[in-house]
Amino acid sequence: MNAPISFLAPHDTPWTPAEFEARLRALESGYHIHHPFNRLLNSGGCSPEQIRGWVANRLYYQISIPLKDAAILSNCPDRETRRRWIQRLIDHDGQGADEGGIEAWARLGEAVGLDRAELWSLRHVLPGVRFAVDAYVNFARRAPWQEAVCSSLTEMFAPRIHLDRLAGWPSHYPWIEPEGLHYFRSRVPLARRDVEHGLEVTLDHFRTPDAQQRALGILQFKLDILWSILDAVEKAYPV
Ligand code: AHQ
Repeated sequence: MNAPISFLAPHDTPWTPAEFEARLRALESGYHIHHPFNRLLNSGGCSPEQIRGWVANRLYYQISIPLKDAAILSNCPDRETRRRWIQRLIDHDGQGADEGGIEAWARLGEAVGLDRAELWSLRHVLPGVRFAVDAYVNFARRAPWQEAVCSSLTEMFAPRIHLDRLAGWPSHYPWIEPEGLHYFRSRVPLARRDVEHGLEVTLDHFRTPDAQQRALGILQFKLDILWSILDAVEKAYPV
C-alpha cells in the first residue's frame, strides 16, 4: 500500500485545504455505492438469501469498527482527539440504555430473517470479507493514528448510501421489518459528525505534496476494502 497510485498525477506545491478536500472527495467514483452488488441491492434486485448473506457478512465489518477505533485511540497521544474519538466506540458498542450500532445491526439481521445465533456464529463470513476487514483493522493498529483517521473518510460518501436504503428498501423489500432499518437512519447524522472530525485531522496533518498523495492512497486503500467486501458477497451469492 506504499506504492503511489499511478493514476494520481503528482503535484509539486501543496494543495490548499479546500483543494485537498476536493481531491479526497473526487475519489467518490470508487465508493461501494457504485458496486454492482450495491446497485442490485438498493434497486430491489436482491433475493432474501442475498440480503441475508450481505447482512451476515457486514456484521463482521460492524463489530470490527470499534477495534479499529480503539487502535486509533491507543496510538493517539492527544487527549483532545481521544475525547472526541472515543464517542465512535460508544456509538457502536452502546452505553447504558443505548444498545449501540452493533446491536442495531443484529436487529437488522433478525429483520431480514437471520436468527441471532446464526448471525453471531459468524459462520457466513466469507474469506474475502474477513481478509478485507482484518486488513482495515491491522492498518489502523500499525499506521500513524492520523493515517488511520484518514482511512475512515470513506464515510464522506456514506450518508447517500444510507439514505438510498431508507428510501428504497421499504418498497423493494416489504418483507423486511421496518425497524430493522434503524441502523441506517442512526448513521446519517453520526457519519456527518465523524467526517467533520476526520477531515479536520486529515487536512491539518497531510501538509506536503507527497503527504497529500499518501492521503489519497490511504483513502483509495479503504475504498478498495469496501469494494472487495462486496466482490466477495457478490461471488458467494450470485443472482
Ligand atoms: O456503518 C458504518 C460505519 O459505522 C462506518 C465507520 C466508518 C469508518 O470508521 O471506517 N465507515 C463506516 C461505514 C459504515 N457503513 C458503510 C455502509 O455502506 O453501510 C459505509 C462505511 C464507510 O463508508 O466507510
